[in-house]
Amino acid sequence: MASPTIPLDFERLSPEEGRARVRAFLSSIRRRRTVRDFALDPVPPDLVDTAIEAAATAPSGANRQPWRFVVVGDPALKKKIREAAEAEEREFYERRAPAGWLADLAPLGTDWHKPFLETAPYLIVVFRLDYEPEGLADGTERPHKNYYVQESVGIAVGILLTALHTAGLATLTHTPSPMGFLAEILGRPKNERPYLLIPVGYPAREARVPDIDRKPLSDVRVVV
Ligand code: IYR
Repeated sequence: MASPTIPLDFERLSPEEGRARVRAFLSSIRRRRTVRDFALDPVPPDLVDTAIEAAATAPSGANRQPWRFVVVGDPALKKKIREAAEAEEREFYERRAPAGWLADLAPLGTDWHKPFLETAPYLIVVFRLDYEPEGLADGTERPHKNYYVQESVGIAVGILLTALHTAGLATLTHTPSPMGFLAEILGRPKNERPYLLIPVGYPAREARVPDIDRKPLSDVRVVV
């Protein structure tokens, strides 16, 4: 059955105003960098909450909103996550990673040490929900499927990173692989699968980042 409808809440901008706003957005988002050195300064938790609320406005398959954002600020939990992630990463860097992959990572200067998992004030662990248990009238449960979960959660994470940047915070998109230990340490139900681990905080004063560039418009845009 179709939902009732409401009028669209939309602000139509003149092209001039739209141009000014999108240019201002571009100059802000250009300065977003992945940060691996965090300050110990605390982060007001409402900044993270508001960014998550923004992420949760993302479009999703059949509006099923197949995501969960678990905010970890407890030092003991962060330590556990660091230990488990470093064990996986050590395997990756010392055994599992093909030489070509290590060569591609070399410019970033990453290795198996992940101190940021403890120094960042918050870790946001994003989970994807491929289905959700749905209670039936007879008291039993059945799995209710979600759709386009990869796409939906990817879009939500894009908005999350943008919102955190807008709030003046730095992030790191971290992908320990495999990530199953996150569901276990955080006691998540079995329909929640780890998607991405995002340390959040203020950058350390002496933070440095790789001198890399972005492909120009002419390389990424094709007009047909
Ligand atoms: N997950 C590892 C390796 C890694 C892989 C890619 I692709 C990166 O862009 C960065 C790191 C790690 O976090 O070190």
